[in-house]
Amino acid sequence: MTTEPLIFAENIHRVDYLTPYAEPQADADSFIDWGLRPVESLDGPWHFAIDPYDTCLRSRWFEEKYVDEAGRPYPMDFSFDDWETVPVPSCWNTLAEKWFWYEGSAVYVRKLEFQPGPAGERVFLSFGAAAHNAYVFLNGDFLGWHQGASTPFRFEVTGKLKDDNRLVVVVNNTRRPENVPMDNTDWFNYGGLHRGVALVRVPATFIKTVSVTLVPNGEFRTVAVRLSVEGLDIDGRAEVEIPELGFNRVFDVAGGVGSEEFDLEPELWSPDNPKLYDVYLRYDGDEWHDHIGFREIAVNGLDILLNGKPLFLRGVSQHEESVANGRSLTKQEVWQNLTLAKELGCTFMRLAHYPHDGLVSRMADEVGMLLWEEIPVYWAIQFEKPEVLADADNQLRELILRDRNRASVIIWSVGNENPDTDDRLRFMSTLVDSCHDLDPTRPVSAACLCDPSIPAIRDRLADKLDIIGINEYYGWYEPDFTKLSALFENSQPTKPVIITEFGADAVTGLRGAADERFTEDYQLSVYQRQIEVLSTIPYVKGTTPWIFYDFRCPRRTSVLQGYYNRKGLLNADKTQRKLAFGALQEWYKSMQ
Ligand code: GCB
Repeated sequence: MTTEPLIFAENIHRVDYLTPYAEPQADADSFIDWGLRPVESLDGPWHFAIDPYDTCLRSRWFEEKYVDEAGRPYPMDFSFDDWETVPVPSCWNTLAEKWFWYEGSAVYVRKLEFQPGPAGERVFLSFGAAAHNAYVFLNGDFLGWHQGASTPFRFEVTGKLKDDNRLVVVVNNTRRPENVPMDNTDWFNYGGLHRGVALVRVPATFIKTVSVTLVPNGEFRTVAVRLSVEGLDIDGRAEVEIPELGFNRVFDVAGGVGSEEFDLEPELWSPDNPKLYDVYLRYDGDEWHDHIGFREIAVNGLDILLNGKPLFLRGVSQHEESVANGRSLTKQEVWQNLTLAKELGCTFMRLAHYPHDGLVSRMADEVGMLLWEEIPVYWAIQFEKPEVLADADNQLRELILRDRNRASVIIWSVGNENPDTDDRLRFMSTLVDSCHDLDPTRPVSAACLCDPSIPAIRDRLADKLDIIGINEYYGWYEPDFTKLSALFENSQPTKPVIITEFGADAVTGLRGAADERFTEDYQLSVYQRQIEVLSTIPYVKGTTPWIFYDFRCPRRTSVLQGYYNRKGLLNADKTQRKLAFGALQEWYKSMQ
């Protein structure tokens, strides 16, 4: 008689079933900047099933074993190919009513044909993002996992691909107090492979990360080129070429890194002149290419300077959402948002509260829109825990590595409305330092709360920031509007301030008196009064009212809200403008 446990019994009894999947974890160190390299898209139909009890991970479905070594039935009694298919990228919530509120694990499966390329090539599996955690398996083997809903990650699959392969990805969007963001947010918890998946091939030695930027020294002529390479030949010569400038130079790479400054005097990128150059980098047979704009963003006293000129950031905040596609916007929807923001008179958008698709910053580069990019260090996350800091810091690094070559991105934000505790100050100061280390060319900010008791702009984190973001809801959560003027009278910031949020809920089409909450008229009156005050405050250098369009929000249960945050200037499907849209538009256009 055998004493061995039956495999299926082990599977159903094991409580620590996630332990085997703790390593490896894809993180910012394994980030590769693809630039505009050709990729082989794996988007399209994937087999899919929600897996509320995490049986794929517990019972190792990804091995596709129907009997064990002893011939006993193994606990997988179906084929992945029987499952229905869903499109990737997408959020499962918007695909079918039965998945709308689903939170937990879901399993994505597809076959993948592969033909090997030249000897020595390396192959990577690249994910735009998976909300919130992803466990990735190829041909029954665990490749690794990634944490964080909105940043890209990659796994090397060199030597692991056959002619026909099976890819299994378990995506889990369970809200957890120890996550970034935590379990309580003011937005909808979308899940899924909501950005593209692709295979990317590079030569044996390849260009891994790149930064090409104007040196912020006020001269607008020096371009710094930095790269890292990975492979066997990490000492050599790299070449940089910008054909339109007739520029072609080589520089040294030693120990895998190269860095050089060149005197170039490029035409400057700005919202009025979104000039992009084709930039090529070559190393050891590898070529990297991207479209890059050159501009300088700086803070001088109370001013924000773009290419040396002070500017007021005429902005709006937006979530990444559409009614039809949740967080997985189509190209057309991204384009529509940028076009509507331009119509509103905006030169600036706050991408709240997490990294939006890299497509947004690419398109913003093309159309000339300045961006604030943020990580989901939102409200009171578990600031005291080192592992939470490591997670936030990693998401920040992944975002910066993805977008530091985008001229449109001018400010990194390390969080939103966090309580002013010692743990939080330590935590977020570390994040500010990370930004400055990885990208010394952009100011760092955060959307802070003001001290309502005085009222005054008073947050200890402000000392660490280059620009202070302030969220205030005078006229809405704080009905006494006179306090808005008092807030500014009581504050003497030594840095520029952006009012990163103000606003009021309004149900589209609901009209009434100017003091009737939830009407468009009330929202309009809040905007009018806010604009009247904000336009007179010399250190307010930008505004990003809350919010561009209504967005889904499970916390908003009243009949008028109907699980939507209704502070949009547009309704949720962006087809109708509320009255306040016109008021903000008028103000912004008067500043053009
Ligand atoms: C805030 C938050 C934002 C909310 C907004 C609101 O202060 O930063 O995420 O959605 O208020 O509508 O309450």
